[in-house]
Amino acid sequence: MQYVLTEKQDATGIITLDHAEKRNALSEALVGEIIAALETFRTQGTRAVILRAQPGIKVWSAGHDVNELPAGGRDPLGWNDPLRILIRSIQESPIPVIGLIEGSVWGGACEVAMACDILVATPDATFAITPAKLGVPYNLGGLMTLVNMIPLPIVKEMLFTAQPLPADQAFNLGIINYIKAADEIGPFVMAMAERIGHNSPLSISVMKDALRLLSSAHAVTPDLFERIQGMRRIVYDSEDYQEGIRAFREKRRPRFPGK
Ligand code: LCV
Repeated sequence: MQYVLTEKQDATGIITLDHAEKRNALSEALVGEIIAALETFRTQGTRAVILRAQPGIKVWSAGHDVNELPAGGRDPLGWNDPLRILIRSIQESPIPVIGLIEGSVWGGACEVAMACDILVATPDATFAITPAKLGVPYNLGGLMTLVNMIPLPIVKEMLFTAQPLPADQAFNLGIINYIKAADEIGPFVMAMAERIGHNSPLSISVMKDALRLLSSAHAVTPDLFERIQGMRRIVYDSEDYQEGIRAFREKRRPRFPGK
């Protein structure tokens, strides 16, 4: 493991994002290590998993590795994109995943956090959903994850402004379960994981999957799906998309032509 640390404390597994020099960007390699750790913990009969970054980190994760986004002409968030595979791995894991959030969370990493079953954050935590900043058309499943966790007007504000949502507002909206000080959050989350571990893993895993199926049960006709995919293609084939990626690489504010 090069980009994450794993640790097992009794029936609790801990996955720590550990690629600070790239702000824990969700590269294919880092994502692969998280998924492998989730699978290992499942085979070991772990009862709860904590997904966190290093204590005191300023950036929990900077989101999708922008350097791994396609140059254009291809869906940047297709079914087999590492971020999409990670989201499904968390949501489909039979083990409850508790997100322990410190620092700022960006882009697809916000969805990773929202895919966790329970969120506990420090007061300095912020959540910024940024596809509009890059000219990326977020994908249908990703929007579903967000809409299931965040009230629609707030989702629209976060998507359209790409501005960070502070932890206190996220807590008031019920997006995160608790806000805990940096020196309390570790023991608090561990105690919660242990409480989960004392309950029936079979009952919990079935209820977790039932809730996932119920929350994603929306009738999307083939026509509606193809219409949305067609609209998304216009975006990822656009000059906006090219400009978003270029501006990131040139470390400057993008100037979107809107076409
Ligand atoms: C690759 C990075 C990244 C990064 N990828 O440190 O949601 S969607 O649809 O938008 C989806 C496609 C998605 O998730 O896109 C990514 C969205 N993320 C962002 O827009 C955040 C981009 N990053 C930043 O704004 C800054 O890096 C933050 C504010 C997170 C941290 O700023 P700070 O000044 O502390 P640097 O910007 O200097 O970054 C340190 C190193 O990490 C790389 C960045 O290129 C730099 O590498 P070098 O030292 O080689 O220059 N890095 C940061 N984010 N998402 N690489």
